[in-house]
Amino acid sequence: MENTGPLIHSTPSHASLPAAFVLAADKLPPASTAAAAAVSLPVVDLSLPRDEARRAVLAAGKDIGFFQVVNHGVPAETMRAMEELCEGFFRLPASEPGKAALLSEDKKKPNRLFSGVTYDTGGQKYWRDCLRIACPFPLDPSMINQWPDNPLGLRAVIEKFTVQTRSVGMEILKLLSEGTGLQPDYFCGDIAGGDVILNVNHYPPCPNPEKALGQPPHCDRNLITLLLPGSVNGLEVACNGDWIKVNPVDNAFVVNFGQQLEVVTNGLLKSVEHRAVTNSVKARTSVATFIMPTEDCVIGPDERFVNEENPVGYRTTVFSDFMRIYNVVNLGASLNLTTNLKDVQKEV
Ligand SMILES: O=C(O)CCC(=O)C(=O)O
Repeated sequence: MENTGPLIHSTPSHASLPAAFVLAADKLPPASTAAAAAVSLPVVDLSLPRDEARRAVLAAGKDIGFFQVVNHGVPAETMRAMEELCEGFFRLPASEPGKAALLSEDKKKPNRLFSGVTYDTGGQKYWRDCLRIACPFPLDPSMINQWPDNPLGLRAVIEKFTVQTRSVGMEILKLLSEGTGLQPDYFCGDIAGGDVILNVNHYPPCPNPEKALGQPPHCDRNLITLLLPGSVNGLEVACNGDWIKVNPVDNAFVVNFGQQLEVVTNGLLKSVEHRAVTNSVKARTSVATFIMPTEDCVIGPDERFVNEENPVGYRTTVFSDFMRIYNVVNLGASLNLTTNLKDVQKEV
């Protein structure tokens, strides 16, 4: 068996899958059925007249819970530069000083490089390395200076990309608030006022993709996520007991709702499970941009989504408590197609 070290991508070659990555038979990525293969994510053109864009975003969000957005305003050059420089970061040797300095298992560090996932999976390993970057808003040079800048230009592109991608997220939130009858600035305060977190995910070629996953089935814990999926497929979305393989559209972001949006809307907008599969040939790099609430933001179902047919379905929590609860519940048992946010919240 080969030593993968703390990072998967810095081990020169993987002739076989190390045992810690081999999933139990009931957790293996099942082949998705023909029915699921035929389903594609809705694509929303954000340059449509506002009324139409508002309807399309809401319909797409209620449909599968994942959709792609095009004509969103982030220039294609920024998206390509972000992809290329992030791929370049993962091509650097692990000994490169900026990269070596980021290597850490300490979840409290805002910027770090690590392998696996951020919540407890009981020792099960996943075939992913991740560069996590915290971007507090408004951006502050003292924080920016802590981000990696090798390859040269990486720091500047992270800044540009994050500002622009956050604006798209805020615009989608505005369309959703208008579409669901909330005031247009409903999401402009603390609920979207925390750090923007970037997960630069890197999935090296995997010697046995049938026996491993890049990321386990999970729902995002934040408010809304925009994914730059990269040019290699790998994202799969839970739908009707099956998995849809996402085929990214050119220059699109893949958008999904975090659990805080599900809570606020009392289940109208669902946070949907997704996972990352790997392949044996090509490395894949994706960038997830998470718009987060502030740590002390109190989040519960808004009264406008509560009525006789739809009583309160979620508890109200301080966001930092929610994150703590999520980190300690036994996710091993619930990380499957039936993960249910209400059950997770009850396990405190
Ligand atoms: O890489 C992907 O396609 C999925 C990313 C993701 O789910 C995450 O970073 O939480």
